[in-house]
Amino acid sequence: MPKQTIFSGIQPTGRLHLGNYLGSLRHFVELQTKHDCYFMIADYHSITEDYDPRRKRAQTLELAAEFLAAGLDPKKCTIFVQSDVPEHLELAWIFNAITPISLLERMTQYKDKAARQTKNVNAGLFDYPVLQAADILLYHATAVPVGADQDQHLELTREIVRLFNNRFGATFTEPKTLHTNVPKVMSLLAPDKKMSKSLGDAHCIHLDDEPDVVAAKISKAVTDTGGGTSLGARNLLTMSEAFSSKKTYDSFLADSAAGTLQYAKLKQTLAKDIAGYFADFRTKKKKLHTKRVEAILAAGAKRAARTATKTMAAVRKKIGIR
Ligand code: LTN
Repeated sequence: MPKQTIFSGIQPTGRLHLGNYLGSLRHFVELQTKHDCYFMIADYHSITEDYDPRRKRAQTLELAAEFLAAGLDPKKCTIFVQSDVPEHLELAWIFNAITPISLLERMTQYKDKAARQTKNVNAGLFDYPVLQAADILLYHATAVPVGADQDQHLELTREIVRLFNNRFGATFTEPKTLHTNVPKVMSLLAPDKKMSKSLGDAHCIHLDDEPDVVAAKISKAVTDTGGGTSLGARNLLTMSEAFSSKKTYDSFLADSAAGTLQYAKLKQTLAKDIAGYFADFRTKKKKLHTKRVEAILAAGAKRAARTATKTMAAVRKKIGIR
């Protein structure tokens, strides 16, 4: 793949889990070595869902610390907080003026969230994908690494590019969605559902869970019966493939095929392997002082703003405001 401008974001809503790591963060760490990358903490997106204002800033700083502990390097990529660059909101407003409501009404994530959050179906929830388009296009990103759940939002972003360019002249280019083969990690306790923090702590393994916590959670993971092919067992094997040595994974896979898989042994080994895989992450996260994280974010915001202000100056002219 030729050099791209990569943009992606994650909402600051709590500690990251294995699904976030395999789906996003792991790829970010690889992409930063070959491309021009922006990784954003989407705090303005996150206020559209019920939240505690006393905790938001801490969640933002914690997500930044987790980015850094996982190996994102501020020398190789731009890590910043959305609210530090107000141009995101400005461009979102301009996009609002060209985005048909009928397109937003089709968004399945909006419909899901509105159904979940019936007492707080706010306009921001509805407008969420327009802000996401602004995030991406402010930096003229060419590729956006996201999970399949974001496909519809990326398609809308491309539609906004076409609408804007048709109305005001060639300005933006359509970004492509970057899907890397992502093993889908399921909940430990409900392996028919994706691992998600909304299910609760016991369903997820967090990247900074201590070894005893990882072991306790995995020991409670449901496997039910079925000789190693149940959803729960398959999920443990998926995790083993990602976090154990190839030799270990291959032997569990062979046991599973032969119908001789011992869940207790798989669980013990897997817990040890996951805790070992993230040992360095835990150490780095603990060592990161808030002051240092804040300094990195300030530098990231400055760098992001340089591009964002340029884009906005051009956009204001194009739309006839200046
Ligand atoms: N909606 C995304 C987070 C997000 C994002 C973005 C991803 C906000 N802005 C721009 C890619 C590009 C999510 O919740 N996964």
